Amino acid sequence: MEIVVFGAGSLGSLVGGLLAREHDVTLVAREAHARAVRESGLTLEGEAAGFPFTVSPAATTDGTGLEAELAVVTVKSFDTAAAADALATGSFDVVCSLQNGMGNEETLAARLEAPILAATATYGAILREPGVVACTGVGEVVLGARDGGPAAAADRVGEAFATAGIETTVADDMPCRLWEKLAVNAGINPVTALARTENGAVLEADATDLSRAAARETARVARACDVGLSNREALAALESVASETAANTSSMHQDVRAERRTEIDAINGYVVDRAAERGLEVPTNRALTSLVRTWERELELR
Ligand code: KPL
Repeated sequence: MEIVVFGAGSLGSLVGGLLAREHDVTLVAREAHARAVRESGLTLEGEAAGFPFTVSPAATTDGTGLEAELAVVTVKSFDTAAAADALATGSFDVVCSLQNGMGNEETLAARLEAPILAATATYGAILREPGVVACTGVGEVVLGARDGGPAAAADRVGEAFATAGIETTVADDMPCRLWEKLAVNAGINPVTALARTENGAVLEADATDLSRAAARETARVARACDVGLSNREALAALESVASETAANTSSMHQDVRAERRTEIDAINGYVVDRAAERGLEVPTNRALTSLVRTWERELELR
């Protein structure tokens, strides 16, 4: 399959590199990374079976005018609109959002004619240097039609991911899966970013109440939005991802460490906004959002 991975940072490079073992992949990446991949290939490091290996996908900084069967969007949530505008100048049979946070699929659907799939990933990835990405945790990808229900396109994309060795589930309840992943990210990302710890710390004494409260509030807001996510399911997902990725540095912690803007608006900020619309109080998500936004303002990142 011809696949464009739009936004080859850490997760995008990992997924793009795995896909490149079986498919014809083009990465859209920043200049230094794209140049390194063109010159020496993309090396995927890691302890898991099959790693390390090097693949040679095409790599470009220019995301306009591209054509492929599939575009996998892996940009940060605040760059989704710009990515969609670039993708709209090309042609794709199907577009799959593999991003953190909520609202990305709607942003893509408003600008693109191709069917839009939603996906979540629990892989751990760190871009070590241009041309080198480390897989710090083997997780899984769950994908499906963004509004739930069956979609032939989701089966095709799921098969393309699975044949490249990516543990993939095709789901017909993506709205619930997205809210469940939101609860996981709401509980792990800001806590690990603010405390500068790895994901496993959210299972430990001081942090766990905070993380669990953020996940529980997220599930409550999901239910107010007619998505059937119980507190028990949200907490079970939080605990399972935190223990499976215990040694990983969350994406928000990586952003804070590199003094980059975070995805707080599309994660805890999204929970706060949906709660406010429904007259619900979400004090933990509100406090975590305020702290991360204050840090971003201090560094003039927003
Ligand atoms: O999605 C993630 C992230 O870091 O953004 C988790 C699942 C928390 C893995 O680190």
